[in-house]
Amino acid sequence: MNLRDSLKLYLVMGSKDCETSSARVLEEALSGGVTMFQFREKGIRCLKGKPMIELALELQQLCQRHSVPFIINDDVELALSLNADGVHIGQEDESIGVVRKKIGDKILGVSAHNVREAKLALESGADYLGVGPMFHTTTKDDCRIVQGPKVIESMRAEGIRLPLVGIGGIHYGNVQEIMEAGADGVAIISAISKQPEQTHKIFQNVQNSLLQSM
Ligand code: TZP
Ligand code: MG
Repeated sequence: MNLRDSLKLYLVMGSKDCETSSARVLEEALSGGVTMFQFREKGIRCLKGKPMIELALELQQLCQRHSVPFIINDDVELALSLNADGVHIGQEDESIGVVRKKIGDKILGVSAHNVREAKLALESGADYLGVGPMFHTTTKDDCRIVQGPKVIESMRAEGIRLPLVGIGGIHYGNVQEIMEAGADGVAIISAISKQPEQTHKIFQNVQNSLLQSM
């Protein structure tokens, strides 16, 4: 599958986002149609050291079984040591160019909040962009102000063709808005981590939106 297709339904998750075991949640989400996964172990009392690495490995194996790319948030060294498929970094993390050099041709995702950051990420070697927050969310503590789907429209209007997903407050009911704005997919934490049994419905909405735009 090419990267654009892999980004259709991107689950981002760590142990603190789950009400039951992360592996069980991921297993159900993968069966429901998740096409890419990001291991994002963040927040108070999140796992560190050996338990964190063991969880990462377990989740990576599940992704491999479903042929779904396994991406690691922030931690370039962990991504290299596990031979993950890629890394996702924010604007406050290591510079995009430096990370690109470290990871070679692995997938590099970058969070962008506006056209300027998107252009810079593109020039510095990002493979895809995570754009947000689309809507209000309580999942990320240090979340920036809501940008809305319009920021995706303006990136497309500015000629940015890089694969792009919306993130932040996305659920079954607002997927279509994000797709209509020009996204290739949606990145979701809580709407899947808290209700993995809903994944197939969200996936169906993404597919329907893509069909309508053809
Ligand atoms: N980056 C921007 S918003 C966000 C991240 C990691 C949190 C998304 O979580 P949710 O639960 O899908 O709103
Ligand atoms: Mg980060």
